[in-house]
Amino acid sequence: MSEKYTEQEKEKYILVGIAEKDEEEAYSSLDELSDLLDTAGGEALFQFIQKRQHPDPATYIGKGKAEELRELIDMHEADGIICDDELSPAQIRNLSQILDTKVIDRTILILDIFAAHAMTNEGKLQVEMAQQKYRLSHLQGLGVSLSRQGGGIGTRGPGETKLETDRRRIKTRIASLNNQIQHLSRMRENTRKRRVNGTTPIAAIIGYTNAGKSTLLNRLTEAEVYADDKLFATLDPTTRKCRLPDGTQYLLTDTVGFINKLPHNLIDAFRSTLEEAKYADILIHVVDASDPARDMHIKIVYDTLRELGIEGKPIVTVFNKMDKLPADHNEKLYDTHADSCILASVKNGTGLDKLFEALADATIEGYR
Ligand SMILES: Nc1nc2c(ncn2[C@@H]2O[C@H](COP(=O)(O)OP(=O)(O)OP(=O)(O)O)[C@@H](O)[C@H]2O)c(=O)[nH]1
Ligand SMILES: [Mg+2]
Repeated sequence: MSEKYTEQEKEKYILVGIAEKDEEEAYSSLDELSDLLDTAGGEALFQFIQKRQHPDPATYIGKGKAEELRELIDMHEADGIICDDELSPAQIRNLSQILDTKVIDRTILILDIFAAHAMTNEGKLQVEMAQQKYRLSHLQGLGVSLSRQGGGIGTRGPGETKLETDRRRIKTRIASLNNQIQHLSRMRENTRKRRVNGTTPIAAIIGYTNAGKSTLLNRLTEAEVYADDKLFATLDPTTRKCRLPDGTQYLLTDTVGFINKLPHNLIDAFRSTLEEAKYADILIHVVDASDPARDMHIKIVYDTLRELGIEGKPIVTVFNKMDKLPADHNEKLYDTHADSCILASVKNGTGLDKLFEALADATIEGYR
């Protein structure tokens, strides 16, 4: 997957964020941004945080801070900066003028990773849709920023050389993408109907990115889904049959991971893919129990589910990667939204018997 990136030297970026209240939260968010950059094949030089009530509408960080940042960019020979929030066209334009470098935001970075990881036709269309919508709303700002240092992170995926393309052409492309996605979505709907008419309940594996969802699917079925220590390793849903030790059958679906500040365009574009979770009979929520930001991840997962209109389903939460926690840990691992919680190490295969029990016990309407 990453070989696309390794041919040229790694691009180096300074990560820029704003601490509105909680400085620790801002740093933890920048740590995640750094993981995203790593997944995209770039390298983070250091983090630069400004404490302020709100982002500056004109320049994101304050003008004075931006001057300070300009010196650091020169000193460290950075290839650009990445801001931890989605920037407005004006912010991108002004910042690239002041800093005289490439200005990227969290949304562009995530879209870039999705563009590199999309495998299926549908996944590619969905990512392009999100990219075109972003471009449409940022035409002015992007023209200035990306023309400064063409190519590299933030410019991959279809149509990157067409930034000058006028609105109308982008709109026409969006309409055409819409048609194609709807067509695929109808086909998916038909497949789903055939499944729903069957007698096998469907469990969707959902959760924060990198929690171990694909590893779980691979462990429970013969699927050989790509699982890696990268963010957004999975974009396309895979469904496989799984038979529990008591003979109960399930259809298991692996889904795209969630993340903090997931771009809205992407949620919209992936709505049809995520419908796999919407029509599931039960959700298996995988959490990386060893991540210090675990509780925040859980909150974001439920916020995203609500935004997608996925509510009121039975939920089994799997606190995964227990092998990474010290044996004498005394942290409380609990998910108040779940009907049951189990502790597991999917990698080592521990705790799976408890998951089977929870699945066998789950009362799923229409199947028992
Ligand atoms: N230590 C440990 N690592 C695990 C465990 N389960 C999964 N992992 C690792 O966590 C990383 C992410 O696993 P994936 O299964 O790709 O995670 P995912 O939730 O599908 O991630 P995305 O598709 O990127 O959203 C991989 O490197 C796995 O080997 C576990 O129980 N213990
Ligand atoms: Mg995955």
